[in-house]
Amino acid sequence: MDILVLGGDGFCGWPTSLHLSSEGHDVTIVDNLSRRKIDVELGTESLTPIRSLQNRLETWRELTGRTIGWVDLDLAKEYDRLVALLRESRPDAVVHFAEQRAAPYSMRSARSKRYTVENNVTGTHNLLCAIVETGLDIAVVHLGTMGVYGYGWSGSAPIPEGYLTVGVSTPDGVLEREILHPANPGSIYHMTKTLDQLLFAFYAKNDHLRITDLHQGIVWGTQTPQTVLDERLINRFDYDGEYGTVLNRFIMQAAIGHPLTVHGTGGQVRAFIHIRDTVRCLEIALNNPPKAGERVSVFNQVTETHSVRQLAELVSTMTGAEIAFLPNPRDEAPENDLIVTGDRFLELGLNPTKLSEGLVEETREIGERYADRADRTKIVAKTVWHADMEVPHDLDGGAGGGTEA
Ligand code: NAD
Ligand code: USQ
Repeated sequence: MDILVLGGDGFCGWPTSLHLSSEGHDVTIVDNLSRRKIDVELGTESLTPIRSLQNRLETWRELTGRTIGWVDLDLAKEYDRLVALLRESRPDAVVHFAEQRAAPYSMRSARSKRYTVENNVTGTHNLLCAIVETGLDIAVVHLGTMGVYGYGWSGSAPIPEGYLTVGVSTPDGVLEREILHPANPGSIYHMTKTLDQLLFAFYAKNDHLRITDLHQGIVWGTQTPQTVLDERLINRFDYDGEYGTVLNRFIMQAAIGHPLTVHGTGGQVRAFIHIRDTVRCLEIALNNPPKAGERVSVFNQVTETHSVRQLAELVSTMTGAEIAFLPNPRDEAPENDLIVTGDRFLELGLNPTKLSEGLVEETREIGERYADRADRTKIVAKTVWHADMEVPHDLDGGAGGGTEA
């Protein structure tokens, strides 16, 4: 297949691009390097020493003889160039990772809220509109998030894959309908993914676009069989309070001797998937697109659920790390149920990679190897969801931060 990977320089997009290329697909990355620019804005860096995208691509060609292209294009701002690119490259499929993906960054300031909405929603809409304008038959696979469903809304009822069957009372009796699961986002970022869903539903209905939306849980781990081939291919590892995600943060914190930063009681239950399964799921989704005229195909891209406290206890037991219970900077339920239906990928052959001591150890080893690159003043999450919330302070005696004015 000819595949465009939008956001192919990112944490999920880079290993996915390598995986698809190694499977024989012709891959072109479209990325404006905005994630690297946000690192500069925040004064942060990936824990792992990621190379420039040019260097990554040259290394891949040198090692495998396979070429991955790169187009430096802003999906949200360069609509005409996007249309021209689709006409010229005529891809079979587009994988869409190219969004601002951090909840804390999206809540940081009025500027970051507006950027997140404009970047994510306009980028997604530009893609759909451009496909219709070209008239090409291109399957879209988008990375959504489990957070579109919210946490705890349906209690202990399993979260279905996208659609909920409801009964509507009418004068003639109860009408059964399948609706998109109600959206209940917990951040501006998560809200953009719920808006994406509506755009997809409209374009699938009106223009018969073939769209798959993958509601992915929190991705953990770093390396895949391709990114370990050479240090120049190493994947991104975000550990800072804005972009680092919980399990990788805990493992990295243990590796550098920092207390594990549990927000609140740690009773928040979340869904997880290892990066190796992310790349496999993408391939399965690309191989199983919906037909034209069908509704959006939604998968829950999740292999397990854990509470934040359970994860902290597991990492602490393995490593001896201390656990710190911090004031929660987010407005979220302190405890919630989360039971997720994830049968569709299993039925299509996914063999899940579950959390294990071996995998935690592999990630901890990366944390130790690059410990000297860690900036301890960037670890505690200091972006609060409301101005009146308590801003947590650094645990190494550093000053507390605050939200951007
Ligand atoms: P990332 O920030 O590492 O990668 C996103 C990439 O998209 C970056 O390289 C960035 O430069 C690029 N990009 C952003 N806006 C762009 C634009 N307007 N034009 C061109 N390129 C643009 O994020 P990630 O962790 O790889 O996540 C990828 C996708 O998966 C996101 O949509 C995210 O919402 C979703 N997702 C991620 C996780 C996770 O735990 N990382 C979990 C669930 C869903
Ligand atoms: N948390 C801590 N301590 C930390 C970091 C986080 O207790 O040091 C808590 C948070 O308060 C939250 C939970 O852990 O309750 C998850 O936070 P996270 O930062 O790991 O994940 P989240 O903000 O939900 O976002 C991440 C990705 C996002 C993706 C989402 C999938 O950044 O792109 O969409 O996971 S999901 O959560 O399933 O919606």
